[in-house]
Amino acid sequence: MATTRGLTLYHIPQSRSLTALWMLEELGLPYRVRKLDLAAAEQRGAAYLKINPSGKVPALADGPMVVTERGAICMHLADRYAPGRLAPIVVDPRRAEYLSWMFYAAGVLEPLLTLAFLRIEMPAPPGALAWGDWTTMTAVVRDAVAHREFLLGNQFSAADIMVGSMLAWALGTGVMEREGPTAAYVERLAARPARQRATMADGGRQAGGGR
Ligand SMILES: N[C@@H](CCC(=O)N[C@@H](CS)C(=O)NCC(=O)O)C(=O)O
Repeated sequence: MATTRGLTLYHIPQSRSLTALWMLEELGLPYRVRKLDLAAAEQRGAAYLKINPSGKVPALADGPMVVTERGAICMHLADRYAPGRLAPIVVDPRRAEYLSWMFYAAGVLEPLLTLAFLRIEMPAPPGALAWGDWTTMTAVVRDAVAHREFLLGNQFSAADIMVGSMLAWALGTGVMEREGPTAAYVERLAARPARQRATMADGGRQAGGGR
């Protein structure tokens, strides 16, 4: 496992950056939080745009390396500081499922949940949208967690942090019904001490706050 040369999370409270905060808490390594002033649009200022030209949080500085995008941050931290614990190592057969969920979170859950929250309907021919449809997504997620504690069975991983963050936000905002195996899975994740520490560090709001 690598030795950290200083982890700094660029963060806005009650935002998608909560995912990275939770990941850092699961790691158990020291880190700093550099809060950006949303009201002053600091994330769009010249200084921060040098860190993330997209003007979005989270961004993570790990010594001289800068990682942006929640999925990339989670994968970087898991592979570098918790291989085999928060991510199956590359030769582990469970790595395939792990990777699939990491990209499913960013490529399917994120757009579907956000569009539903904003009540945006996208009329498109079946199959034209990369993220598919709501009914399929909710069934895929429900079936994945119905008979397993975590997405990889009994091994908690960064995939649960990615997927679980988005689902917790969706249940908290009412975008998804709080019922069945999906809600039970989100409750299991909410009971994790690291998740609770992250929520407190973020300002204490769970439902509908960050994701
Ligand atoms: N694709 C990015 C999206 C992150 C994102 O949407 N961040 C929002 C906060 S929820 C943000 O920084 N918004 C500030 C802005 O756009 O000015 C990721 O998944 O990390």
